Order: sequence, then structure tokens, then C-alpha cells
Amino acid sequence: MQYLVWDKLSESEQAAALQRSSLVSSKALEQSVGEIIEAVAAKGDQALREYSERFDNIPLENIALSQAQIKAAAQDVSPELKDAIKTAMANIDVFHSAQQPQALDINTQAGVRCELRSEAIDSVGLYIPGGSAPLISTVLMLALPARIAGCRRRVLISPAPIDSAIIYAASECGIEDIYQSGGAQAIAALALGTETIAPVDKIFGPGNRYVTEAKRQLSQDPRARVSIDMPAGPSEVLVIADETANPAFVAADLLSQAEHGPDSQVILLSNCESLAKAVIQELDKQLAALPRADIARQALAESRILLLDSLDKAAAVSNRYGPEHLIIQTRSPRAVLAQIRAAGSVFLGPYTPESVGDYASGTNHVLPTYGYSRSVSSLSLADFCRRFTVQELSAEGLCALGPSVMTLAQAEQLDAHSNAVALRLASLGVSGSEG
Ligand code: HSO
Ligand code: ZN
Repeated sequence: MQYLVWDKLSESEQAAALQRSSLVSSKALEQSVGEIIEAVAAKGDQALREYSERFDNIPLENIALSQAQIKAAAQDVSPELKDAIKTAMANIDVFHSAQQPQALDINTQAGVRCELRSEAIDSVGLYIPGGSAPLISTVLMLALPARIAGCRRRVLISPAPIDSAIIYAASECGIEDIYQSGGAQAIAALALGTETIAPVDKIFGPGNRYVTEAKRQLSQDPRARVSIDMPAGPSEVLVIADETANPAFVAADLLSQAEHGPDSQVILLSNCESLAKAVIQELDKQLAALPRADIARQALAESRILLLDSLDKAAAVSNRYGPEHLIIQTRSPRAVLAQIRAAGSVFLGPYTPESVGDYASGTNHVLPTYGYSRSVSSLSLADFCRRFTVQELSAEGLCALGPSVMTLAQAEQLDAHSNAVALRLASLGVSGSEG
């Protein structure tokens, strides 16, 4: 990890210290994802089969898992893992069930009734990546809120072969439709539909750059009319620690994020030089024992420790970076929290490693990355719902409000708008605006 003293850096060096690795969104990527989307649009299931053979060397017998296959997966999952899944599910359920939106129904003025209602999105597609770590927890983070929100159709898609624990977790969360396909083609199938997979209204879930690019393209594709959860980049953690922090805890937290992928980024901000030095030693010690040390080492090569002269400055620098995860291990973490303006999820005090939020505290681990935490919210029940409004005016309400509407319509030179009010006022024996 690069060790830097913040105040000794020039403006541009400071900017560079908070730089993320560039999102590899090249023309070549755009084009190959575009081609995959067109192939799925033209050939449906057949394209999914061809890509599975070509990219993953896996011939797909069936794209949809049978109910027998789904049931059988439970046998491969240990009782211990089943218990842990149950514990995590319970907390995620409590936290998300408490997020039910409150309906709003008020009169903005006499006779003018306005409502804000929320309803579940009808059909959602949940993408779970394959790769070296089967993300069981991501299944819980997506499938539970979808069920709690009341989404009628909830389908999961993941590259073959799907890990039994993923299938088991999905089934525990009430998912009945599980499809085997990965990458951009899986996203295209969810968005455009195939013979086997009916299209969905919204796609959720993390993925590699092909998946991310496919989500981006399809969310703008008029054939699909699909929306996506949020823009995604590599995951990241920023730790703010003072002299009271335990360097072993801090190092462990940095490594827990670094092991996700070579492009993960971890940052430590501290006002205490001896803590920072002790963390560096701990990193070396703990790294040596990690099976994924190679991945973590690559991530650490692009990561930084920044020494600052105060925690106020640390909070300001953190806000500038806008981390996905922010861990605060200081004497008074809530005093630092009060200054935080941009972070996906915040972990306070010595006993709150990021891992608890990743798996089981109850909060959602699908969070804005790449500095989007400035404006994009962390995933919550609201993301599985759509809000809409209702209004109803009484005759008295229209008599009172109509003239202002007509005046505004005429000022915009939209006479038909004005007429729609005038006709009704006339029918009530009222003349409307003078204009
Ligand atoms: N830290 C990841 C979520 C995760 N961690 C899943 C372990 N499993 C989100 O950035
Ligand atoms: Zn994680």
C-alpha cells in the first residue's frame, strides 16, 4: 500500500491519491456486448446455449433448473451453512420488512386530494455472478427484499454450473425460477426474453464488466424497457482510524475487501502515524495466511494509506472519495459520522467489521461504488417498488384551482390544457380565468 502524508501532497497529487482505477469501458467492450445482445434478441435460447459452450465450455442441457434439481441442492449444503443462512435471513428480513413505504393521502387545498402510493415492481430478475466465490449472501440481499416488497415474479439467473448453496439460498428466499446463464447474454435474456425466460421489468445484481455494460446498454434499449438497480464498479472500503483503533482489526477489514478482486480498492485515513505503521505490519502478517493473498496483493498495490492532521480532515477526504463502505474506528465514531455526506454503508466502532454488513447484520450489501454514493442510495425495499401518484378534485376543488391552471396554461400557450378546465367550469356555471 502506498503511504502518503496528505498535507505534503499537491492538489493534483491529492486528486491522484483518491483516484479509482479507470472503468474499462472501451469501444471494444461496448461492441462485443452489443453483438451478444443482438444474438440473444435474434436467437433466444440458442444464443444462451452457444455462449455457454463458447465462453465457459459448458453445454447446457436445460436453461431452467427443474424443481427436482432445486430440491436436490439442499442435500449438498451443510447443516451449519443452512443455520447461518437462516440467521442472516432473519436479520435481513427484519431490517427490510421495517422499510415498507407509508402511503400519503392529503388535501393540498380544499377539494384537491393528492396521494402518493407505492406498489411492488411486477417482475424482477436477479443476477448472481459465478466465479471463484459463490455469492450466497447476494442471493439473500436481492431475493428477500424482492419477496418482502411483493414482487410477483422473481427469477434468478447465474452461470452454469450453479453452486448448490446458491440454489438452496434462492429457494429458501422463495425463488421458484432459476436459470443457468451468465455474462452479458444472461442480462440480455432477462431484458429481452427468450423462449424459456420471459422478460423482466428490472434487473438487479453485481457482475463483471460485460454484465455491467449489458445492464447499461439494455437500460437504454427501447425494445427492453427494463431498468437496473444502480451503476456498478469494483468494490471498495475506506477506513477512518485514530490512535484508539486496533491495528489488527483495521488490517483485517482492509484485507476483507481487498480479497474480493484485483480491482478492489481499500483506503486508510488516519491522524496517527504509529497506528498507520502498525497497520502496514499487520497487513503483511495477515496476508501471508490468506488463501486469496494474490488477489488481495494486487488490490493493495492500487490502495493507499493517507496520514492527515485531524479527523475532521479525514471526514472531508472521505466525503470527497465517497466510498462504498466506510468503517470508522475512532474514539467517538458517531462524532465522525455526523460529518459524513457520502458513503454507501457505514460501520461504527471496533466491533463492526464490514463482514457483518456483507452477510448478516440485516443491512443490504448492494451499495453505490465509484463515488456514486454522493447521489445514489444504498439498495433498499424502495428499489423493488414503484411510486405513483393519484389525484381527485371535487367540483369545488376545480372551481378554486381551475383559474390558476388556466392562467398557467395560457402563459405556456397551451390552449387545449386551458380548455380542459374551462369546459368543466362552464358546465358548473363558472366562467374561469379572465385571460
Ligand atoms: N463486500 C461485497 C459483498 C460481499 N462480501 C459478498 C462478501 N460476499 C460488496 O461490496
Ligand atoms: Zn465483501
